[in-house]
Amino acid sequence: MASWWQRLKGGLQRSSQALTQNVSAIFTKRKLDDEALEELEDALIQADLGVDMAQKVAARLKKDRFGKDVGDVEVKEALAGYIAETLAPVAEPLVPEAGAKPYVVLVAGVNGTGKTTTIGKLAAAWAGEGRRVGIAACDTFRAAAVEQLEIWADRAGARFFKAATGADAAGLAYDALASAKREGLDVLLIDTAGRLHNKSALMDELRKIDRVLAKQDQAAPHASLLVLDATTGQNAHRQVELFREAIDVTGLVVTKLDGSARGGVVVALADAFGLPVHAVGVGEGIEDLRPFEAEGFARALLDLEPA
Ligand SMILES: Nc1nc2c(ncn2[C@@H]2O[C@H](COP(=O)(O)OP(=O)(O)OP(=O)(O)O)[C@@H](O)[C@H]2O)c(=O)[nH]1
Ligand SMILES: [Mg+2]
Repeated sequence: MASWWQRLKGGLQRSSQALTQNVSAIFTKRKLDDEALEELEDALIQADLGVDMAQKVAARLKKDRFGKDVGDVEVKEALAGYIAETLAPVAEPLVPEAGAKPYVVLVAGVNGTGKTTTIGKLAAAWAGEGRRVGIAACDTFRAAAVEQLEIWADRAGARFFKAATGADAAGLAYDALASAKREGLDVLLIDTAGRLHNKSALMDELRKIDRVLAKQDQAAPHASLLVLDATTGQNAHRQVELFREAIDVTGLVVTKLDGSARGGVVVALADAFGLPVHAVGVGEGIEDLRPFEAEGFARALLDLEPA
């Protein structure tokens, strides 16, 4: 099996390609002048790093090397360094607290971002560490959603809580937490719908789930994850803002970094929100969710070898 690094680098290839080609084209034996910096800023924006981050990076490079002769490798190394600095504070793996029984993780996101898959992967990883894991199928809107999640739960050996299609999602969340407490589970993962009749119904349902959990355990949910699809690029910003209006988002998971050309958005998100990025998805398989690692990600994005 390919190493994690190879997997990440392979996945980010489409993201890094355009960026590194542009950087190379700009900085082939050239003085670092204003024109070069402007071109660099454009290349960074095109690579989904966002306008703010692109400006900051260009300003840093200007401060460090203005007027000097620079080569493309040197510039890539410098960029990877700046980006890693931005990412380091948000690279924070999600570790269930042992004291919380269960540690409740609410998982939200718009439809198709990878919520259910991420829950399956997290459940498998935590069960593999010897934790007793429960999963609640609170996406009661679609019958297929429950079946899909049940397959993941079986694979992970997780306890599965479900209700009939169309049942009250918050009611199920409440019951699942009561059962999980009774059964002494260590973790309870709560899947939610990505699509309801409309956006405000979706947000109302999330708020309600959030509320009923806190009724039984003031600290619950202990973590509220927002799952974002890297292929949506800058759209992810709007999703963060939207979900934060409904729930206290405590961290992000960014999926589909394999094959996305827009992996740079992770940098923009880190810069804009400073929310922990707990994990990244690099494939559909059970092992394809990995803790987010700042330097590795930055270097892969610039198509550099590991430090
Ligand atoms: N390539 C790739 N595919 C992924 C990744 N994560 C999820 N997927 C795929 O994306 C699709 C949607 O994933 P789901 O987990 O069903 O997404 P969801 O957010 O639960 O979707 P809804 O329940 O419809 O809102 C599935 O085909 C997954 O296999 C990833 O990291 N990489
Ligand atoms: Mg789902």
